[in-house]
Amino acid sequence: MANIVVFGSQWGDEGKGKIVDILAEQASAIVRFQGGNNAGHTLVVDGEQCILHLIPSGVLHPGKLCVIGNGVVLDPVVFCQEIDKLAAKGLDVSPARMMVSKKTHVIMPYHRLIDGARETVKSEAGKIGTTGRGIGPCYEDKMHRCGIRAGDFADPELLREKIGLALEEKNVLFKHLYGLDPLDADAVFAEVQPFAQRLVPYLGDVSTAIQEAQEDGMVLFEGAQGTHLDIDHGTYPFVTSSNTVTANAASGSGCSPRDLHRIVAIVKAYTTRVGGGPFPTELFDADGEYLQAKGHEFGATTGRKRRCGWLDLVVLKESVRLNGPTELAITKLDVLSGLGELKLCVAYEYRGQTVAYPPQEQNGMAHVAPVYETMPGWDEDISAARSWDDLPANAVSYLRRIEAITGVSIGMVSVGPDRAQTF
Ligand code: 2SA
Ligand code: GDP
Ligand code: MG
Repeated sequence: MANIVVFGSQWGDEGKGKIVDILAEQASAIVRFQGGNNAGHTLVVDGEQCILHLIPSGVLHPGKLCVIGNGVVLDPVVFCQEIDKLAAKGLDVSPARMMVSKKTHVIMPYHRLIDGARETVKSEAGKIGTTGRGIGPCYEDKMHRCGIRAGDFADPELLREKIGLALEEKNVLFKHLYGLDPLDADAVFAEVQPFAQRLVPYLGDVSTAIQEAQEDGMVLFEGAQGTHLDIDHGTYPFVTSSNTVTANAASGSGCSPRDLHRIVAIVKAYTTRVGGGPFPTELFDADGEYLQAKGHEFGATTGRKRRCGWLDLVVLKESVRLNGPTELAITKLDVLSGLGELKLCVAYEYRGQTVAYPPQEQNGMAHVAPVYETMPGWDEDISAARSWDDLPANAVSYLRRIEAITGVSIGMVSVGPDRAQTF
């Protein structure tokens, strides 16, 4: 059966969690391959909302293996809190159906402190607006080759030694750059150890598990954040610290690129962004407020208000060339009802030229002017639509225009947060 990769094509919060939950029905395993608990993936089933930060969005389907790959950064405290919450709902969160790669890097208390301290000392314009979860500093340690990995939790002596080594450097930063008290290695070890011990039974060989899951059916790879937050291809430096593009589904989980078959781009019918950084189609008027209020655009992790704007097809076309989607899943189409006219950004004006793709130099995106096409909107409430035939003609035209410009067909449409509001 064809494996599926789901990815965010914009700046995150496109509705990946909802679509993963739906596709998970046919999967044998669901795999997170990058990011950490900066993610907030919202699932709504029969009116009941569940927000996941770390555990894959297939967890509501009994019997499916939920996997955290090596490309994720895992906060052990959040992992334990999340499994406790899910267990309280009556879900099986035992190691029988949940696995963490031994190679997954773990977020330590000092990573969260550094994340917060760095943002505090930056100027307003320079602030990235991170989620404060310690994501960047944890990935830095991975690349610096001094990170602590989940597999180290099985060896308390090694864990204590690595914490001591890491703190030799971090404490210099705390003292001389951030005006913070140094941390004591024994105290950090004592703080982390109970969570580390709970994690040990979940440790496994994720590569082999994915290989075996493919023999039983389909493996579903769940991207987090979005393409334009990618550390290489996003609006650097206003990005997250992982590769969010689909190629990382292979390296972030330990399978071959040949194991990635169907690639589903999640596309919000308009654009949102949370945190700092350029956003060419951002709206500062009543239409922007309408999208924010009607779409309930608040961060699912931090509760921050999301910035809103028109659908940016330049951003989307770049996502198509970077990720190779076989289909698009359009979400939140219902939010556009009642807007009168809709705008689609089809190109940018940049330094006196019309360009079809985002400029690649730093700050280029901050200096583009969107070129819009205007389309008529619709007033009907479409949240009960369950087929293309139930949509007003103008909604169909809007979707067909997206297909025409991106060259990719729409495979799914979502018209409300509930699992059932999809066709
Ligand atoms: P970080 O914490 O280092 O990854 O932040 C770096 C940038 O990445 C953005 N980012 C996100 N953008 C959208 N959604 C995310 N998840 C949450 C959600 C966000 C929230 O589902 O709403 O609750 O605020 C997410 N995670 C990271 C972040 O805003 C920075 O711009
Ligand atoms: P993710 O990070 O991509 O999984 O997205 P989030 O969960 O952060 O944000 C998407 C939000 O939109 C959540 O509150 C979802 O419940 C909601 N949502 C998803 N699809 C739809 C839809 O088609 N219509 C509406 N109105 N809300 C949706
Ligand atoms: Mg989200």
